[in-house]
Amino acid sequence: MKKILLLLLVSLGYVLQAQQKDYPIQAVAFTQVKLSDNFWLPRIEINRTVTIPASFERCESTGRVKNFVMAANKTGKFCTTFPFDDTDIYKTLEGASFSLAVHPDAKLSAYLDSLITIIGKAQEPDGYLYTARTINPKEPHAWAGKERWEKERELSHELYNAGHLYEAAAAHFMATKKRNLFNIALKNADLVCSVFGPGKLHVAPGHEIVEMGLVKLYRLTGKREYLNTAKFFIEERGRYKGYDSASKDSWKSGAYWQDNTPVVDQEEAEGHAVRAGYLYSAVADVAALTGDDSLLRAVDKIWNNVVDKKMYVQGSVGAIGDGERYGNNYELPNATAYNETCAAIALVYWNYRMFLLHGESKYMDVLEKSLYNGLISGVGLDGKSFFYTNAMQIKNSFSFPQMEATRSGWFECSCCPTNLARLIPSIPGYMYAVNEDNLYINLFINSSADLSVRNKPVQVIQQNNYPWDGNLIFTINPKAAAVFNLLVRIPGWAQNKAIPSTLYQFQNTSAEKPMIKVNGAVVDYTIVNGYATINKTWKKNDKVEVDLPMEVRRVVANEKLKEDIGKVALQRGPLMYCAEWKDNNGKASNIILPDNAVFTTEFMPELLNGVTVLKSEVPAVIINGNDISTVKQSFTAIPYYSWANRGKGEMMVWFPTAVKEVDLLAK
Ligand code: FUB
Ligand code: ZN
Repeated sequence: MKKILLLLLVSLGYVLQAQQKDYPIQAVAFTQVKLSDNFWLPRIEINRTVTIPASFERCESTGRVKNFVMAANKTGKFCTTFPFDDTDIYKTLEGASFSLAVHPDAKLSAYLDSLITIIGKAQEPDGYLYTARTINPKEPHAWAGKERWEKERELSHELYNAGHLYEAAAAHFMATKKRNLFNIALKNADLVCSVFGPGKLHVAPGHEIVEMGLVKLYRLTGKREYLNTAKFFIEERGRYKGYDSASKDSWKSGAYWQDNTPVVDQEEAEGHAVRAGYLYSAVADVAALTGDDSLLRAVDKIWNNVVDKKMYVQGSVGAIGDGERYGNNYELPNATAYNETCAAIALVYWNYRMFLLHGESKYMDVLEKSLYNGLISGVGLDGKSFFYTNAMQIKNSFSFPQMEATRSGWFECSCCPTNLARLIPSIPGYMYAVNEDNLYINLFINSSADLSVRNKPVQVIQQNNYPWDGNLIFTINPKAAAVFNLLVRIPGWAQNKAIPSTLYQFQNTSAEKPMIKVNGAVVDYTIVNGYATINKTWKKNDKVEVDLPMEVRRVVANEKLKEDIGKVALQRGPLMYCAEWKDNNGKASNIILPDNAVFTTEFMPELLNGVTVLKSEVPAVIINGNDISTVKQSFTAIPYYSWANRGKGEMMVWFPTAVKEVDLLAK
């Protein structure tokens, strides 16, 4: 009895400790929001009905599931390419669990259980789980090293696999309350904590995510060791002495792994962009949970660096293909833009955490920019074709290298499709947040949410046609009249800011201001930290209307972005636009958008599942034999996310505003 009491007190102690420090703002879970819109709900549905089943099918047909079966039987030969192929199953399991949480499906649930049984059997008795070694420990995968963890700093991905396992297990446990996958994850995490740490094995994980995963397990169990190990892994970075710090090669210097400098001294986003995004997310988590200011200062600086100098105009990051990494400051080439879909996903995870830390809308501006543009461009409208890289331009003639111009169903390294499978169902979880008397509305999606402010239940209903229209209606239904602050995000783009830095700006300042009405009466409001704040005693059916100006905006780049100089990009609301060959006489690279081009907009319900297009009459360069001239032709731009859904051809995001020079190239 005494023992039980002691255990109870200890676990209560854990929980109390766990509750001591955290993000000052709490997210409202995606399970509390029911969407009814035409933009995200169909995407979540297609993710549920097409992407997730297709991913599981690929995990089976490519041998990823077989790897687990062989590991369980300790016989056979690892039959896929990469040691991190296990994670495609974990990520799809995570997405399927999110989906189950809001859409019960006994058949899917049973299928997940069958996979979990196989995963459990592949786990070694002490918790180690990594098919690339367990199948045949005498001949592990070439990246894995002869001994466990020996190549973790480089490319073994043992801890990366663990991190995705933890994320999947947390999602599955929360969705189903079943402990089958959760217990597998905890057993593995206990092993990891027993192997790594002060006085034990020291290593900075070669591919981050184990840190985020450990934090999730800590939140669910209150076990401080998980948080401590996450912090330990972060603090291990920049300590290894085996790199050549003078080398410009990011592999040799350790920058590829964000391992060249201690995290607290890092000021620039460097190295592999997905690794980096997961690291910065974990740094935010650990800073919030431990109150470590030095980590907080570092992640703030790195964020400024990305947004000031390293982000494409449509919210993608990771410009450089060689090393799938961030480039130098202002190194954002269009012809070779890499922009891995996973890097955009990591950017969303990171920016949401930054918002939870600071309560400033600029983080949500970046999140929205990436989400509506460079992230969902990664999946085709069919839900089963994917971009690994997200191009900034496709030119058919004389351009090298040709970037990915069509989506594929799967990749040998198929991290992006399965990462999308887990991100998409969680999107309603980025809409609302609360702290004390504040209710934040961050994203605008037709929906109904049940949440609470200071423990008082409030329903929020959104009615809008975002991102096509800027009229937003919010009905606030507290269970009983309640005083609190409603903080409605006024996007930077509605305040004349293309992004929260001077990397890109609108060419002209708009005089239009968002208008806000409360119960039909126009109200004066001030914007604090990017939010219009309305304080009142809220009663059932109180109505807030926000009218965001939806003009077509011309975006120009900072003069340091040399190759965008003299060019313009187009934005309307949160969406960036591009021109595709299909709507523009078979080409896009010959289009000029002079300063005086006038744009009209039209919603086309039949096009690309319904999009608002931008139209104009503009000059296009025509080459006829040896004659070069321009002709006026009609111009149509579509949302960037929707390109490459109608076959292969040219696509442009940045357009010259005048013909300055002509390069003559011979075949
Ligand atoms: O290394 C695992 C994943 O494969 C990375 O996150 C992607 O960039 C790809 O390299
Ligand atoms: Zn990827």
